[in-house]
Amino acid sequence: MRVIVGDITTLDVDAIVNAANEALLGGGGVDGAIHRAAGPELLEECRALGGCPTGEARVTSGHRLPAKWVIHTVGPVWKGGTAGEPDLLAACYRNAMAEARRLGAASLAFPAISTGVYGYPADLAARVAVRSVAKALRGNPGIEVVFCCFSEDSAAHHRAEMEEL
Ligand code: AR6
Repeated sequence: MRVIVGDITTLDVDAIVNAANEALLGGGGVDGAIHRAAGPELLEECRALGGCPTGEARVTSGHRLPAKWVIHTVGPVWKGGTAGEPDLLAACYRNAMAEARRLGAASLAFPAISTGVYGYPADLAARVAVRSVAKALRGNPGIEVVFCCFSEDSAAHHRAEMEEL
């Protein structure tokens, strides 16, 4: 696992993860950036998927992105932390890792799911992210995982969690 600060749409990895919504029809934030960079064919492919429940993951091609695949997942909306948000966020990371393995991806990049529009506190989300990915890699390594943060603050939270582990 490693942490970088940057734009996930530019990364030359096998797969990138999208922090989407249940409709899978695009939106703002990282979702908007991925759709812009991948081109309109991504939206067409997403339309055929018929949505994705919170915590689950769906795969499309990367189209015009450097990445071969986009793994779309839907993070929880933060409602104070007692509405199952940590388990749903952990499910996003676990299910995206499972899809990456199924695809045979050797490298995978995650954005900080739910920490933008969906309001999940960045420190708490980083804890779930690092722990869930570490758990998925334990006993089954072989995927290089990049936490592609959009701010130094977000990166610092991920680094701190990795050190604590
Ligand atoms: N590369 C990497 N990270 C990014 C990028 C980028 N190009 N752009 C933003 N981020 P958000 P959410 C960071 O709001 O909270 C959308 O409208 C951003 O700074 O994209 O899961 C969807 O359609 C933040 O740290 O996703 C949904 O409706 C992180 O990505 C909703 O937002 C996630 O922020 C999902 O909300």
